[in-house]
Amino acid sequence: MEPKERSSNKASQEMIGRMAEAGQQNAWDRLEAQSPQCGFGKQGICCRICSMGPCRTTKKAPLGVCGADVDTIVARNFLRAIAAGVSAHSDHGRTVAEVFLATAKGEAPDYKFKDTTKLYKLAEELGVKTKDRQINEIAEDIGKIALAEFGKPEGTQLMARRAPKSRQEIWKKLGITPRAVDREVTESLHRSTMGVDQDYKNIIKHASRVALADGWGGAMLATELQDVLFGTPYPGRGEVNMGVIKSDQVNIIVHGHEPILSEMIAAASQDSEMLAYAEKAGSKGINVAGTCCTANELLMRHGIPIAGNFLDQELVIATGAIELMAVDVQCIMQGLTTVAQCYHTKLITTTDKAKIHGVEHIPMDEATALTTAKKLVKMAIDNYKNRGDVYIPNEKKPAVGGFSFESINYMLGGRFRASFRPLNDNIINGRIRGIAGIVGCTNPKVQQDFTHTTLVRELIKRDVLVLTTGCATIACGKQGLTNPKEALELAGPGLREVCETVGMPPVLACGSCVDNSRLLVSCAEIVREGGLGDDLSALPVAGACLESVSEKAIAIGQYFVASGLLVIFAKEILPVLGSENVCNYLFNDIEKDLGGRWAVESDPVKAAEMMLQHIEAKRDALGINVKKERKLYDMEERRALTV
Ligand code: SF4
Ligand code: MSK
Repeated sequence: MEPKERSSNKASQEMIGRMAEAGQQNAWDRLEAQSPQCGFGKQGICCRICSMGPCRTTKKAPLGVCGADVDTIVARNFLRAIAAGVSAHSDHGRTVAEVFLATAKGEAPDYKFKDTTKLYKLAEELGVKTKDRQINEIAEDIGKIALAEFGKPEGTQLMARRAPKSRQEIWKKLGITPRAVDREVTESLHRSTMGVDQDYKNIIKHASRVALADGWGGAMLATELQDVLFGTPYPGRGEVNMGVIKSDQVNIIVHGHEPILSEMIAAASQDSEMLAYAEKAGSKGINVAGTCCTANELLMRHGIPIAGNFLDQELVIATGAIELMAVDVQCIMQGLTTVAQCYHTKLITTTDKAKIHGVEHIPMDEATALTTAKKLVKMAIDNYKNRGDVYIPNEKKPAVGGFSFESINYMLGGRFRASFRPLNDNIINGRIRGIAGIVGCTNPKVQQDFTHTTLVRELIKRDVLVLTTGCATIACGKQGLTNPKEALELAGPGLREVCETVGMPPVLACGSCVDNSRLLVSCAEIVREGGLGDDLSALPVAGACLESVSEKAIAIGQYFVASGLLVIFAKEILPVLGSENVCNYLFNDIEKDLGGRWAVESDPVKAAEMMLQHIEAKRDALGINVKKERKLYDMEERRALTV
């Protein structure tokens, strides 16, 4: 396969070509070597959860040894994937809660509470007393409550109270209000083991519950606590694509998910002692850049550049310009070890949960975080002299990130009247047709970045405001779609008008995978603001992830569906097609229970069409689709707009 067929990003194409010339392997090559992949696995009809198996259902043998039918097998695999995804996000959340608590107790001296306004708000929400108390005392109580959310023996997720009342009622009626994260994950594994839950609808019902424990629980807590610790993001500039790697500086890539590591490396790289040491080593500075979600976290809060997304992790090392790559958890390919061995790059694992055989391990402990980060930065500087030939693609785009719920609220209403009212009004009057969430990974089965960026172009052209997270955000960034200037040129007239008036871009970069919780909170606020129905399922909102990789993406999809929204995945990637009943339920009947549903479509233009149809149908149902004459506004009329 030609580099152009593998990626739509020019920098990635160049690096794929160079790796091929050098005889080096990357994810695309390994996919080719793995092809054709197992058809049973693809359809979700392979079961290996007990030793009577593995079983796969065929026409000749439609039942597993235990008698499980295809519906049970597909539903169980679906639930297990979601439980794994939830574990990942929520364990990230738990780590943040632990660091948060340690900070409050003075046991993590290098971390500080940067957003105390949000800390007070959170305290109020969680019923923590603030009067006559020190910040640290308040934070300690918040930290303890947050930690308990993962394993408390009774009660339901506190963050789920943020959902509209009507949504909470639906969950209550169905018995899926999420309890402690650990309990929902454990129950998922119990139900899906041999001989337990064998009713596909009942299994999927629990898939909703465990997914909700993530979206309105573990992941939401991760976002909230990270904002208090590292600062709530507000719009700021940055740059995206491999051109951010510097030929005359020490380059450090932070890769993974938890800002616990990347924040410290960013801080250490600015340390005067480190900068002087780098200068002595002949470098013009220390350049930190990110890949995957931790990159989004750094761009959102500090404007630190992004070198690439999931599929770029091996390619950036192949530039020969990376002195050190520090990784923490999730989406770290083991293939990095082989590429790193071809260059001088030091690959370092930093958390005891995620070691890689043969890779140096330097654990990041919160008690000595900055010291460890400095050690890593020093290692990178010491490695600068070992650099060989370098090739850095000359591709990068300016981008604006930092669209937290708070910053969107502020942008729309201003400091004194921060409010979603202008957004609701402009959805009601039709200048904005609706909202789309474009999220998730990049998968070598799909041309890298192509579906995300095509979808986004199609949607903003038709006046749909896009909120994006994860590697999809980075895909957009590489193609200039998170550069307000470029994106505005592509936006439809209504969306453009609103964006220009409030000073907001048509594509809002909202952060990492856990930050999908920001999308949920924003949707809940739209409902609360009024005029667009009384439940999330009434909103003209849809989500899509056509390049999904991780089990986390399926978990995100399911919590959006269980929150009442439409979610589209690529057909060849969602592993449920082997069961007609499961498909029927997920793609149709689940809507009667939850108001949301899944759909599959691999073509991004058709997927955009599908999302638009959904948005217009919701608008019809709300009665806001009364035809209005399009009118071009002059400057005076624009100023008078209520945006
Ligand atoms: Fe086979 Fe049933 Fe065991 Fe699955 S649980 S491997 S279908 S016997
Ligand atoms: S990093 S989960 S590939 S978005 Fe969050 Fe990217 Fe998907 Fe990993």
